[in-house]
Amino acid sequence: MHTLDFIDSHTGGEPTRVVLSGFPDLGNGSLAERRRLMRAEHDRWRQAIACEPRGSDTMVGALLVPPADPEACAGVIFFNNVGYLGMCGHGTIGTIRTLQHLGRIGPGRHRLETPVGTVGIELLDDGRVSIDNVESYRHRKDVRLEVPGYGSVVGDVAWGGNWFFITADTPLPLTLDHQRALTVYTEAIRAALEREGITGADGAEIDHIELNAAPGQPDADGRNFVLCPGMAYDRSPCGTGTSAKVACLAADGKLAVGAVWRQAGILGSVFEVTFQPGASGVLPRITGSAHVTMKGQILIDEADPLAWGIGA
Ligand code: PYC
Repeated sequence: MHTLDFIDSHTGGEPTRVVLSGFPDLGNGSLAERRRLMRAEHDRWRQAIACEPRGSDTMVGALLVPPADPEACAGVIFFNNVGYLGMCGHGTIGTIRTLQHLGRIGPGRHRLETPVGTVGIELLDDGRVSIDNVESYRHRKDVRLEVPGYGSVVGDVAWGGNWFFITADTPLPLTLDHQRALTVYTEAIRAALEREGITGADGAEIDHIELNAAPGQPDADGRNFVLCPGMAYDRSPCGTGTSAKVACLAADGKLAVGAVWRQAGILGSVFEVTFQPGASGVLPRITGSAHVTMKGQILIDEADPLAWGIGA
C-alpha cells in the first residue's frame, strides 16, 4: 500500500490538492527537470492523485518538493487530470494558505519556486495572498479564426505562466447556467487553433481558452470563463489567465502601471491585479484568497484495478 498525505483548499471555488509526503523522490535538479522526471517516470502518481475516483477534472495537484532556490520557502509542481501546468495562480494562493495552515510560514514576503521560475509572494495579515507572477506578455494581437458552427472569432495570444487565447467574442453571457455551452464553444476555439497551427512562442500549444467580457457585477472590471486543459473550466478567475489579460490591456494602453484590474471568474469570485513594466511585457501582482477544506491520506492499493486512477 502506498500512502500520500494531502491538504485540499479552494481558491475562489477552484480546488488545489497539496501533496505533502509519500511521492517518489524526484532528486534535487531544477524544478523543470523534476517535472520532466515526474512526467517521464511517475505519471501514474499524477493520475492517482488528480483523477477519479480520488480527484476530478477540476482538481489541480500541487506537489511540494524541496526548493533548488535556497531563498524559496518551497518548490511546487502543478498538475491536473491530463498533465502539467507551468504556473498556476489559484494553485499558488491555495499552496501558500496551506503552508500557513501547517504553520510553515506566516504573514510576510516569501518566494515559491515553480518549473517556470521563482515567484514572489506576500501573505497578508488578513489571509489574502499576493503573487508576483512571472513576466507576462502578448504574443499576437487580433488573431482571426474560423470556428465551425460559430463563425469568425478574433482574439489575442498571450502568456501569463500558461498560454492563452483571449477573446471577447462570446455567443452567450458568461454565467454559470451557460457553462456547458461555453465549454463546447471554447473547446471548438481550441480545436480551430490547433487546426490552423496557431501557437504560442516557439510552437507552444495554446492550452487555455479565455472568454473575457463585461463583468455584470459592481466589484469587478471584467468577468471571464476559462477552459483549462482536460476540458474543465476554471472556477476561479484564473491567475495566469488574469495575468495574460492584463498583459493585453497594458499593451493596448487600457490599463496604467499600478492601476487595479478586478477580474471576476464565472462564479463571481474576484482576483485583483496590478502590474509594473517588465523587460518585454508586464510583471503582474495578483491578489486573492483561499480556504483550506480537507486533509487526508491517499491510499494506493496495488490490488485495486483502479489503484492508479481513471485516466482522462
Ligand atoms: O489560476 O492560473 C490559474 C489556473 C490555471 C489553471 C487553473 N487555474
